Amino acid sequence: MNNLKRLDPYEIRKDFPIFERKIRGKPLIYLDNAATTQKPRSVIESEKRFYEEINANIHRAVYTLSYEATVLYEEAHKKVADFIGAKSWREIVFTRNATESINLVAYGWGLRRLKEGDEVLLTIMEHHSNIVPWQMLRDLKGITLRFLDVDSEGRLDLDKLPNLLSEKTKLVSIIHASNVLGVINPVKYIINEAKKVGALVLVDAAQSIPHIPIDVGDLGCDFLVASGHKMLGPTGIGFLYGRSELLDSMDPFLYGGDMIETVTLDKATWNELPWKFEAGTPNIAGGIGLGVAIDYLNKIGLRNIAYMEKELLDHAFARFSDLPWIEVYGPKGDERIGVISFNIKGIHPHDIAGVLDEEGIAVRSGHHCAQPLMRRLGMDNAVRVSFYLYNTKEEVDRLVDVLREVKRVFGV
Ligand code: C6P
Repeated sequence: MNNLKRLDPYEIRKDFPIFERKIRGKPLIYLDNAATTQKPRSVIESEKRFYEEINANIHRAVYTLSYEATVLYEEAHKKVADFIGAKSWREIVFTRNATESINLVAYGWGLRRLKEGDEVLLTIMEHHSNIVPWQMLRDLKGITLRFLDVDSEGRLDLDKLPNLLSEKTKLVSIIHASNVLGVINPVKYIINEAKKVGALVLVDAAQSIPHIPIDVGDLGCDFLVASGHKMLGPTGIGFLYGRSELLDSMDPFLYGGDMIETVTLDKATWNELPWKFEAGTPNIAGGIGLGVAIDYLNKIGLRNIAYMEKELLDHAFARFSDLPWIEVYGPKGDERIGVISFNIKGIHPHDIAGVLDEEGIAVRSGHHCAQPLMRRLGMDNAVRVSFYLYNTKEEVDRLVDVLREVKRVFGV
């Protein structure tokens, strides 16, 4: 445990007001953190404080409130930049979420740069957010989409990578950690391979950023996207990291107020980074709240969170091994974030989730917005549990008890 601090989830839970809630008279067991995480009091208070004490638009006025709002909103960009090791806060563009960030790259970079014959390489493990925008570009521009496969367990099939990369590959856009299987992909290796053919690389860090320390300089990626709400921040705020030379050379995605330098009736010139990509009044309170979430994560320490999650995951796998009727997906024992998807033969995942809900246990069931991966692994739907820093071994034990009950009730 070199320099790691053992976290006490029971202490951490005190920072999260939602755990005071009861669901159907039972304590809330929240195991849907891959969908969105709960919010610490400091983030909730920060949004409230913004509207009670500061509320004003940014960049538009000289009065005190507007100045204060502008400073806090810009500081939030700096916190994100520091969190991911970006060289400058100007490389951080605030968006609504990871989905919008990928669309920004598809429209702002791909629409003008890509032409017929160019290729974009994805993996079949991608979330729909990292597939559908590129399908849109394929249909508009005649580019070709290629997909790196997974093996039967759900690991990326890296042996197939050399055949998929060529000088035609202009972008490789890859998921860092799977929202279905939890596997952490070797993105640094893939980035190095992509660079050999001169391709740019976008990393979808929506699932990895709450769990794994990320340094964009070390990774060597060109773009990285994430959502604030999956890392303790508010909903409606996310970001795109882009190397400044790239962002400088790109076209805006949305056009209008605040993204311009000058406007005549004839034409407009663009504002400096990152404002060129933040058209209109942004989610100011949300951006500031994301900065406060990052303060919280820094205080706890991502490495401590990862260590604790690993213990929880080991405990869950050990307990699940007592349930031979559960089919767990994904490679065992590999590095993974705290995500486990599974099925119980003969019971629909929504039915399992419904019974769990009656016991106050929140899990996601369905296709997890990753239908190509699900199909490749031979299933349509699955139950998914996903852990975060406030989950306890006791909650895992309760989950296992209720799963036994589910099996009994459905008689399978
Ligand atoms: N996955 C899940 O339950 P947004 O919706 O834009 O904040 O995040 C999109 C997204 C992109 N990439 C990955 C890897 C993701 O997991 C997600 C969101 C949630 O798995 C909601 S579908």
